[in-house]
Formats: sequence, structure tokens, C-alpha cells
Amino acid sequence: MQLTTITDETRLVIANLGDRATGLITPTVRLGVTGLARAGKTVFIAALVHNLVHGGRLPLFKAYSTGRVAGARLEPQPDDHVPRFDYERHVRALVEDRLWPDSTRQISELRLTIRYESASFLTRTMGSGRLHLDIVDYPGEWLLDLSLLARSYSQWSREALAADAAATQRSGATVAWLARAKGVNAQVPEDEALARDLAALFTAHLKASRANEALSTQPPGRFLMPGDLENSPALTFAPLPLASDDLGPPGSLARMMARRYEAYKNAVVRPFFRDHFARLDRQIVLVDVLAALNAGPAAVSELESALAGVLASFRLGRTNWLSGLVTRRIDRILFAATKADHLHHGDHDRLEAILGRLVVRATERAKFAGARVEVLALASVRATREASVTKSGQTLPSIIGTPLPGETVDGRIFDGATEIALFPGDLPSEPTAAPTEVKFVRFRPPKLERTAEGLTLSLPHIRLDRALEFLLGDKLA
Ligand SMILES: Nc1nc2c(ncn2[C@@H]2O[C@H](COP(=O)(O)OP(=O)(O)OP(=O)(O)O)[C@@H](O)[C@H]2O)c(=O)[nH]1
Ligand SMILES: [Mg+2]
Repeated sequence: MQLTTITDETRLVIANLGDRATGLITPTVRLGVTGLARAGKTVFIAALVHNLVHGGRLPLFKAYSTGRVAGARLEPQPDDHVPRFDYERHVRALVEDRLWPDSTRQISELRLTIRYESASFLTRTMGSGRLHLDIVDYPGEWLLDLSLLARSYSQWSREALAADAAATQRSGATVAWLARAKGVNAQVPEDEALARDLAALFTAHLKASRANEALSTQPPGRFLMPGDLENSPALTFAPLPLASDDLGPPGSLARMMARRYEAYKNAVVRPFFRDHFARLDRQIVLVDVLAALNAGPAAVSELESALAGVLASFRLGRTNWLSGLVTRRIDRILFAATKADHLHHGDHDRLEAILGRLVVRATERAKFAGARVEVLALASVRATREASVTKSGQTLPSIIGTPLPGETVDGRIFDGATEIALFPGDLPSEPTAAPTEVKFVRFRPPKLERTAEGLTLSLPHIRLDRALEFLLGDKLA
């Protein structure tokens, strides 16, 4: 145990010194992009890079709109062992096929190098005028796993079972899991078949919670995306009903489960913390607030506790025993409500305010103080335009877009070629109010305009430039 810790520390120092040494040549910003499944990570990164490379309209990104950014281009990434973010494929889907990119369930990285002119004379004469932006896309579920580092097996068991029992909407899988877990004697001799059986029921319950609420945020995150650890003991455990911290005699089931829980931390959680999380400078957390609002108050409060978990992990990065060794610190965190193009702009501020309230409460719960935190509503790729539609003498602020094939509105099924105008409805003023009446239709990515010279313009967006200003503005000063 102690030995692992020492290796962790040593490796971390080396990684950070390495970063610093190369930093002498060209400064580097490592930007983490995270969010739960389907939050919009891939689309965000593709749109960010596409706009910077293809001269997008970014008036609020000052260094860029004042003409100090001379150019941006993709370069080989620094980490050879991390999959590359498949920018070209995602952009082809968005721009040429007008389809959303495929789901990506693993970590990936992309380096964008920005050439710029510093605003101040002094730094202009000293600085190299280049900034490496290393973008790291990783599942938000991995972030929530960091909370396990501070918990013993028995603590986690108690909390996980209590949370499962408190769930208001229970799937068949959850009912089956709870019934089985309750009857287990944690003190019986360890038994592989029993461990596998319990892990399978627990995993099925985690999966069902995800499918139900689209937002289940319970760790361990890797149970739902096991990759090459599938069927390994590190992923074959489950919480047990334990009255105290006593795990029973040597060779007990509880001790076996506790050992595997620690193995999960060592094989999955610590490497992520050390190799990826502890090296980030900036972080954007994408949140599908609209999906939560549509799913109702239970989903909203689950989202809120996930946000608290996210904030607590950023605090962990600062106050943990590792903090003395981490030479990089996340000093800015942006929470962004995605897919704002599903609403008329009159409702964007309200969307932002709802996320703002959720984050403020989560900040208090996570006892978080540290990095600068901002909240905003954005659409990485704007799939709709706006219009006023007059119907029976009433003018409704509407959005126009092409629904994806198979989407239905008022019983009508769309073919992916027809454009419609839709009054999406209004957001509630409070996050936990009754489910919204907002009509949530999935639209196709937009058709790109062409200039008179036949050049394709960049991807339209909502407030992507404000996000860039907060995340990068000072680095290009
Ligand atoms: N209208 C609109 N839809 C969006 C936008 N961003 C994402 N979406 C929708 O959300 C879906 C998920 O977006 P992704 O970027 O793939 O989300 P992700 O977080 O990478 O998802 P995983 O890779 O599955 O974890 C897309 O397929 C789109 O339907 C946006 O800016 N506007
Ligand atoms: Mg993705």
C-alpha cells in the first residue's frame, strides 16, 4: 500500500518536471473536457478546433477578434500512449454528412498550436508567440470515481447501499439487486461464484439506473465501460451490508470484496488521477441541463449531487497528499449547459441561471473554494435558427431546424430532410420545479453557408467564444 503511494508520487514529479522542461520552449495549457455520457464533449472539441482553424466568428474571444491570433493548427500530441481525438472523422460527420459524431467512451487527446501576438510590448519581445493547447476528452464518470479514493470499502458499501435504497424510481434490476444484497452475510468465507453473482447484479442495477434517468452518476464508473479490465477481479466486487468497519475473519467475503475495491482504486482510479487529472490546468464540465429538466425533479437532484461530486474532486486535486507534488493546478473551471440551440435566445439566460443555481448549491455542499468557477449556456454547434411564428393572433418565439430522421413532433415522424419551425416552450424559473414543457427535438447539424467565393464558413455556435475567452483569454494576453 505504502509502496504504491511512493511510486505514484515519484512518477508524478517526473511527469510534471517533464512538462515544465518542454514548457520552457513553448507554453502549454492542458484543457480537460468532461461531462457525463452524451453531454456534448466530442461536439464541443470538434467545434472549438474547427472554429479556430477555419476562421470562425468569435467576437467575444478577444485575442482572436482583435486579430492577435495569427493562426492555429493541429500538431502531434505529447502523450504517445493516449488515443488521439479523431478530429477529422468527427468534423467530416458534422460538416459533410450533417450527422452528429459517434459516441466515444474513452479518453482521447488532441494538440492545437496557436500562433499569436502578445498584447503587451514586454511579453511580445520575450515571448515565443506560440501556445500549445492540449485538449483531453474524458468521461465524467471517471471524475466521480475520484471520490472513492477518500473512502474505505466499508464506508463506500454503506453509502452506496443507502443511496440505492433511497432511489425513488426503481427498475426491476434495482429491486433484484437490493433484495439480494440485503440477504448476504458478509462474514461467510470468500467465494468466487458468489462474488461474480453479486457483481453482475450490482452492475445490472448500475446500467438500469443509467438507462432510466440518463444521468445516474454512481461510481464505480468503469463498471459500465470496462474496456480490457472486463471480468478481472478489480471489476468483480459489490457493496455488502456491513454494520461496522469490521470485515470479519481472514478469508471472509467482505475482505475479498474490500481487496478488490482497493485493486479498482489502484488499477483504475489512481492511474487516471496521476496520468491525466493531476496534469490539467483548465477544465470545462459540459452539462445536459435540458435533458435533466425534461426527465423531472429526481433527475435534476441527481445532477446536482453529481455536480457536487465533480467539485469535490477538484478540491481533492488541491488538498490531497499529492498537492505538494502537483506543479499544475486547475485554476479555472467552466460549467457549461450545452445544446442551448434547442431554446429561443430569450430562454438562454434562464438556462444559464438554472445551472448557476445548481452549481452554487453544489459548491456549498462540496465545501469548495479554490479555482475560479464560471457558468454559461452554450451550443457548440448551433443546429437551429430563430423566427417569430404567428399563430391564432399570438406571436411565439420559435426555432427552425431539420429534425433527425425518426424524430416525432405531435405524432408526425420526420425524414431528416424537412425543416420545421417549432415553439420549444419556456423553461421553469426554478431548477426543481415540475418537469418542463420544453419540446426537445433532436435536430440535424446545420447546413454550412458558403461565401461568394465558394468557401465553406465555419460551424455556427452560441457563446463558444465566451467559453474560449474564459478558458484561454489570459494565456494569450
Ligand atoms: N443541437 C445540438 N445538439 C448537440 C450539441 N452538442 C451535442 N449535441 C447532441 O448531443 C449528442 C451527444 O454529443 P457528443 O458530443 O457525442 O457527446 P459526448 O459527451 O461526447 O458523448 P459520449 O461520447 O457518448 O460520452 C449529439 O449526438 C447531438 O445529438 C449542440 O451544440 N447542439
Ligand atoms: Mg464523445
